[in-house]
Amino acid sequence: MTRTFPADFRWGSATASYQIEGAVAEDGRGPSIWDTFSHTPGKVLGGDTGDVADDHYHRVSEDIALMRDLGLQSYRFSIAWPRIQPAGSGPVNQPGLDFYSRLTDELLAAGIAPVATLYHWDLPQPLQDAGGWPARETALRFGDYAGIMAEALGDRISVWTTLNEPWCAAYLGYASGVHAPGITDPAAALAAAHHLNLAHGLAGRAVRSVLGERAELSVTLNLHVARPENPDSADDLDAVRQIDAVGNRVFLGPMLEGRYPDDLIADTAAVTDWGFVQDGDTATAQVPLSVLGVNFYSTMLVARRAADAPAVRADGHGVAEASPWVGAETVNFLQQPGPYTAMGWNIDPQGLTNLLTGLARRYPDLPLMITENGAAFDDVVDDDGGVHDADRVSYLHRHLEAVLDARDAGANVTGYFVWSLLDNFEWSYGYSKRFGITYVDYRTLQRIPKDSSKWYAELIRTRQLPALD
Ligand code: IFM
Repeated sequence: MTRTFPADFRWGSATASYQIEGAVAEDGRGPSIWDTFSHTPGKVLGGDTGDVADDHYHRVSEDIALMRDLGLQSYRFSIAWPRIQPAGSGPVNQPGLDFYSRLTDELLAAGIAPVATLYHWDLPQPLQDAGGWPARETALRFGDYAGIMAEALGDRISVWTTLNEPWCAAYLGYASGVHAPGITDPAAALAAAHHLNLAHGLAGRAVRSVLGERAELSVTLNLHVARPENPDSADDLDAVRQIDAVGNRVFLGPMLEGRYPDDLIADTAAVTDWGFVQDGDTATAQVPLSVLGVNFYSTMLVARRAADAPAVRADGHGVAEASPWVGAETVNFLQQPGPYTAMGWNIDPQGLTNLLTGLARRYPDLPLMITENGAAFDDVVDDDGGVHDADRVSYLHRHLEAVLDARDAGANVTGYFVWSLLDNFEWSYGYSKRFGITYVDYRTLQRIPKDSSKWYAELIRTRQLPALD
């Protein structure tokens, strides 16, 4: 049976500054932690860097033409803080502001609503040198930067998103160290998580103080769907609880409920006393949101590990010796059943339905938007010049069905952004993983729409999702 999306459902695609822009030393942009990290030997596969990436900085008009061909209604991009404030504080770099202002105007002229993320991991290096996210000062500076952007772009932006996936920024950046700045200090990771919560609140308040209630405000979280290996085991169910605490409720708690969960504080007591939380911080973090951004790719299978058993870490977050799962050292992450994407991530659309319906139950008044969903596969350009990515079409199709299932069950899911518009720099995997619905030839920088982009364009045009065979 063909199913139909509602007329007001928001269709888009997403990217992030460091992953596509290139031009890292142009027009006054300062270095970010990802410039430093990617230029450090051994940190990124193949020694890849974002120096050129997709050269989007110089190809904005061409990329907007691609979006127009797709019939996109919205485009989610991120703003590189070091283009705006090269030192992370102090004077504004006007050419940096002009770049995003021009991007915004060109999107609007093409009939595409700009959805802006203020932080997608490219922290100005001078702020890291002064302590990075484990330091409170970074959150305060982020609030200033958000105010600058709200003044500059104002109500030309449809949705203001404070942070993208603070889980990755905190735990991959400061606990497992597979992301910039590459630190492996569990206590620092929890301090980073807290200051990201605070930064979210300060930025949201700064945007609202400039734009008032008419600003649509959001944050994007990569929430973890953990399933127990044995649903009848109290230990495995407790492992699920623990991952939910350190992976999800560490952000949902302060941002949506104004407090940290007691079980999280207890689970991490051996790591930190949470002395970095000052009076009023969690109240600040709880800024009223217009919509919650949800990023979803796969699910996890967890079990409690016996004291003398080996650790298993098939959690899809790299093979670093240090775990990103602070305070959850006795949780094992088991290999999931397939199928898998090229990231080795399992494909489990039911997990998306479960996630959305669970959020809707817990926060019934908060609209939800899928701000990222997509898959990497080993795409090749065929002899006929096309990229026939049937696996990606199937992945997207099944996840969009999962969104409709969640909507039918009462979840107010208002939009979907495919990750990603373009193949791009996939962090520590460099250019080896292709998530785009548009293929990028990294030698010529030519863009080739994959079959998935044609499929997506047709879906946007008709709003009809045919039944899967
Ligand atoms: O490429 C990333 C993106 O930057 C954040 N969310 C997950 C994507 C795929 O790993």
